[in-house]
Amino acid sequence: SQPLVENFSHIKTCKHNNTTSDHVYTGIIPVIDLLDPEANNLIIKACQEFGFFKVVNHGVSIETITKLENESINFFNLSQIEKDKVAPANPFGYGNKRIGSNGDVGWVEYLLFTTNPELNHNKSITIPGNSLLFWGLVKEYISALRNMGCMVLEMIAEGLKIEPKNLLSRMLSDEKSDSCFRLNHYPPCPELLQALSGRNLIGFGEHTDPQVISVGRSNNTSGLQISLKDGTWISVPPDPYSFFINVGDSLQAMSNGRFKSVRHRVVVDSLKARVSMIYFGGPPLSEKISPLSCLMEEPNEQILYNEFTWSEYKTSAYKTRLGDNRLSLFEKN
Ligand code: GA4
Repeated sequence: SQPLVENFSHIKTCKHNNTTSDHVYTGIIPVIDLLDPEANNLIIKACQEFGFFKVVNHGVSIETITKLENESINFFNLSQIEKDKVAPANPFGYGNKRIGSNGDVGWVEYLLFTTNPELNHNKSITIPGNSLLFWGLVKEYISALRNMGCMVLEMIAEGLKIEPKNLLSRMLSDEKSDSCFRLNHYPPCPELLQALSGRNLIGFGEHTDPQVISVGRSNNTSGLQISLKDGTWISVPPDPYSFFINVGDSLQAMSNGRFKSVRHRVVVDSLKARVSMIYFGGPPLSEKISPLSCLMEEPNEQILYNEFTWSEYKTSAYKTRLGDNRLSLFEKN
């Protein structure tokens, strides 16, 4: 397994009130107001430049968010014995430190669910306490995030002049959509490890998301970092009232590399717990993913990726380590 501790003292942050450091990026992360008539084009720019952006005026009610966040905190506050009664994440269920099944670890515990009814996995996952209430809140939250994700994908299709307009969004709205949902809890770094000055504990190691898009948020604790095109890492200031959208590998492939699947990771805060909730919008298992011909600018534009089904991509992804470049296995030579 890999080390949990790495030296990140060189990291650039975008803290707005920090004017003394020369490593400050202010307002570098695009913020998209979904009600802005220019949102389509701004989203496209953000997907090309960062593969990452923040959305405001997203229409998801704060009640939907806080109700689920509170239930999640209640769950993570249970004793280890109680939490270990939940089916182990294999891949769906409760996971503690282990991520995937190939030796990746992080300072994190989580609940991972699928939204694909065909997989039938969630039936065996019982949450201690009011399991029914918990499932109800998860369902409500996922449905709100799926709708918002679809709206963003329709804006992308419109901006890129992709026809029909629901070509991308229907992958998420399809009843067979193979999406998943993750609740993460990053406990604060213990004293002994805090003492290692200039070092940060890895909560979730760097990776890209395999799906089409991911929609996430966290409580008011920092930790999320994204990698820019030139490889520098920047910290994303938390904003519990907004959502952060990531381009996933499948969208990078469909856009023939125009959009970047953003590499990101989470480092652990030394004092505060971080709780995040992420919806990973994926296509149905049988969906064929390939560069969209309507996007090719010239007849001789090189096609960068081989066609794959989402099922093939997923099978391949689960054989990789978290930090691997999964899409490179599907590059045309
Ligand atoms: C990364 C994005 C999502 O969290 C996830 C992760 C999945 C898992 O935790 O089971 C994977 C990881 C993620 C990519 C490579 C494989 C699979 C762990 C891992 C090492 C749920 C997903 O879909 O892919």
